[in-house]
Amino acid sequence: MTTEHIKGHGFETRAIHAGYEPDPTTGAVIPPIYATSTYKQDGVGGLRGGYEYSRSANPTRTALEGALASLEEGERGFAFASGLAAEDTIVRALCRPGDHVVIPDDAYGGTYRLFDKVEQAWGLEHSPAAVSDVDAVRAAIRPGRTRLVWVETPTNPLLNIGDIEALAAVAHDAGALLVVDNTFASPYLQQPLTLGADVVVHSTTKYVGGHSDVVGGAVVVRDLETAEAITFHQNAMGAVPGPFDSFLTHRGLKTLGVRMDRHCDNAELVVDFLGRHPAVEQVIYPGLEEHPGHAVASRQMKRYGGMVSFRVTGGEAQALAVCERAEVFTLAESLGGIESLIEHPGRMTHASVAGTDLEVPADLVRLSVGIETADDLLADLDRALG
Ligand code: P1T
Repeated sequence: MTTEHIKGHGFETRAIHAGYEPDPTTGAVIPPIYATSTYKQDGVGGLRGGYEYSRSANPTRTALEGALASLEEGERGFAFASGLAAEDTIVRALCRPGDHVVIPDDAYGGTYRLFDKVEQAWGLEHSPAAVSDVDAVRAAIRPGRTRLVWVETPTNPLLNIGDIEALAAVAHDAGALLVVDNTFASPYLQQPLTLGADVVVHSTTKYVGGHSDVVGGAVVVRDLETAEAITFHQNAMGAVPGPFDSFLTHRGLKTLGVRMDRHCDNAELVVDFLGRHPAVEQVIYPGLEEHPGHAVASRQMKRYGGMVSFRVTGGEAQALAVCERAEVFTLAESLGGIESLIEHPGRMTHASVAGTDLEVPADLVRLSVGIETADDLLADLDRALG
């Protein structure tokens, strides 16, 4: 199917076909792993298909980038060596020292660390604001200086929801761009660019790759000017994935739709189970009617995702014990893979925000609900909760 043909097709068709047409020489239906750093030129500057050097472009990566752009409905997609590399490239492409960025007051700990410890030393100031509170985000903007409003929705790990349309309006009123970290929802459940966001960023290590076998990141943008800035910085900074990593991420992306539906099915069963368990103080999931972001999530997401957080009775000691007793849920950082994971954000993924405005509750446990047999997941949680 040609790129033109693919446009009007559904999500799952684009996930499988966008970005690549069977190889004209061999007919290979899947993009080969182009393990090459450079490309023969037909005379000086005579590039074949625009390929010059694999930091600038590699056909395996091009296929992945085309698929990402199609699924996020953007102008162009870019693949990176990690989610944080993607984030850093956005900042350096779109901000200058002296600028200001509004960041979530509840975000992945590594994202906060990047802004607080790396970008700040480079001269970029940041203010945390609750993504669920449009007025708080508006109040955090410094007129004339705020370049980016950066949000996660749902947030990591508290699953707060930001209203993308409203946040885009607030950012644009102030002459800023809205960047949405779409890692938790994945493009199957939410397409921020269609709601007014300017830039989408992913840790493709998570749902996009989907199999916990590769670290990667992605950026998708909605206009050509931003695309040009990212293209330049992707090459100039060089934090690109190699062809093997690009292949694995693209292979995972093709099954995103079916995986996400099973992640959501299992998460809904887990939420229902935890909600009835006496050792659970509070279940946090945007699919619950009592969740403060439920109405917005229902509007902008197809379903509510595979991430579930909960607070246990008995404080931190009990939260740690639950994490350590689980067996089918593997005690590990990361999320979005086929296997279920359990972790204690305060001591693990969010240890870098301890003592800051972004500190997370000590009795919080985070689940990445995988696609195993649901009964096994529920039995495991029952045992772990004691
Ligand atoms: O790990 P990396 O691929 O560099 O992506 C960073 C990142 C960015 N954004 C969000 C929302 C994330 O959750 C992450 C990484 N998060 C974990 C490793 C975690 O366990 O939460």
